[in-house]
Amino acid sequence: MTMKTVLLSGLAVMCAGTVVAAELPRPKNIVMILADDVGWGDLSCYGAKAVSTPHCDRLAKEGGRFTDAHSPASTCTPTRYAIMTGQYAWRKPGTGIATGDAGLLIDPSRATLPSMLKKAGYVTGAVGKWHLGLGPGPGKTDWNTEIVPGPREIGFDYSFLIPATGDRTPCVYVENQRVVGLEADDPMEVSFKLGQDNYPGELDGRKNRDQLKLDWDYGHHFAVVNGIGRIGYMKGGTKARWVDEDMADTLAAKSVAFIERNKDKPFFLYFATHDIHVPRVPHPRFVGKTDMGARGDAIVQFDFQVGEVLDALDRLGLTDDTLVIVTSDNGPVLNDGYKDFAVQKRGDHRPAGDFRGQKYSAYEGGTRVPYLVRWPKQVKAGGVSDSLVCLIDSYATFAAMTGQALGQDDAPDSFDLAAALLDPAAKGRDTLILQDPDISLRQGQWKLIPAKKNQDAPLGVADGVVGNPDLFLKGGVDTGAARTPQLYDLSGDLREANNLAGQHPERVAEMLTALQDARAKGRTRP
Ligand code: NG6
Ligand code: CA
Repeated sequence: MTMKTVLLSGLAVMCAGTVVAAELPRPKNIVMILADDVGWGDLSCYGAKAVSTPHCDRLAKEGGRFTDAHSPASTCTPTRYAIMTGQYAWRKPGTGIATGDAGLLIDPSRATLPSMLKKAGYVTGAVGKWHLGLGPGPGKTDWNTEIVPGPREIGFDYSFLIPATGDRTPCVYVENQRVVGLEADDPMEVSFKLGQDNYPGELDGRKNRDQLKLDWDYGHHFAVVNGIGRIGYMKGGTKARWVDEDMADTLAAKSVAFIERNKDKPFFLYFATHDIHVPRVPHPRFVGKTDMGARGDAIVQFDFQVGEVLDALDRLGLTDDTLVIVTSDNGPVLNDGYKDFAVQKRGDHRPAGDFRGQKYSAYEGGTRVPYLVRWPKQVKAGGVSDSLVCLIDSYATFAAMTGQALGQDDAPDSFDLAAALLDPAAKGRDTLILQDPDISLRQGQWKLIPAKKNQDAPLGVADGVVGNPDLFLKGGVDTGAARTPQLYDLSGDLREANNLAGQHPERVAEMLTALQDARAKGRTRP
């Protein structure tokens, strides 16, 4: 079906006034590549000059590039929770940045993006960073046996995971819910009861700081694995521990192997790279590829992984009928706790483009992320779309494309944006709720960041510095938290420098009510 017939059939349904989904084209395969902490301005197809990302640029040339796409949160776990469930993570307490010993955060009894696609006939695979918890949880997850519940219980046929993040223990891969390379006589234990020293006999980031190959700046001084301090403790599993420098190759190879194994079936691959999260320790062949140090080189390494997937699709003749999406879980960060000199070596590079804010921030830079969509059979090459779209919409959009009806309680905040994905001229969302540090609201051109919920808590950035949109580039954390509401008109103020809340109290009140309604109703999907 061509783009025109998609739109026509959508129109026919609207005229008939029924709720039956329009017939949409169905991709043979779906590949979603989720980068970690890659900002709007970090790819050359989004204007970066200090780094070249030819594989991402190829996607932009052969598909569509979105300029107003958002991760649902400015940190990782809530974004991933929302992608998998189609539910805003702020509805479910306990879905903030997860520790390495967290239990599975998604209730296996609920429908998920992978379980929906499995029903639709796709073989489903997750490779890379998980950060959604594994097993029963703190103190109870046993890393020495099969770890249940995990990705299989929420719909993934195959998984090869970094359990939490690269900077958190356990620093081992988990394939199909078993630690890879674990030896029976060297069992593993993991703890996030931080404060004391690492397990006896294990290196400790404070006591053994002189032995580190990458020094920590803050927060990463507990267990030491591969010469790098981590958050959390671990003991045992010595032979199973990963080598950070090989991680990109390992994850790309596992992704390609999944594609090869399933080349004759429809498949859904969720490939969540570790790059460019800290610790940024790219393979030696990428070191020095940019003048920005480890953070820039990690972007090149990220792009290499995209290239490995695209090459595999080419080689297997799957390119034409595979929907490929490349995006990121939250905005960029420079110093995230290791001395890799990302701030000092940034040069003129602007990781969040011209947007204000960063990872952890309510400003645009926190959630406005690269979003590339290629599907040669259906998506026009070289299109640029300024439609408002969100990663949380993957669920309803893929459901629509694969003809799956959504149950009333499924994916309560996910919108079917198939039309917007396929056609840059089609409209996306009107409204979107974004999270972290609290929740904020986009309504068309307007953006409301309500006053900080906990008025007694210290501010990331005080009200008075609302006029300092460059804080992030100088190494600060520009969270957007303030004692009073902030209202920005993005149509004339993409930098969110001019707070109009005082001039438009009625709009502020209206938008606060909209947020309350969304909370009270438990859903935003019509
Ligand atoms: C923070 C960590 C940061 C990073 C982040 C999660 C400290 C001081 N900082 O708490 O280094 O791990 O969590 O990043 O520990 S995310 O992309 O997975 O959300
Ligand atoms: Ca992240």
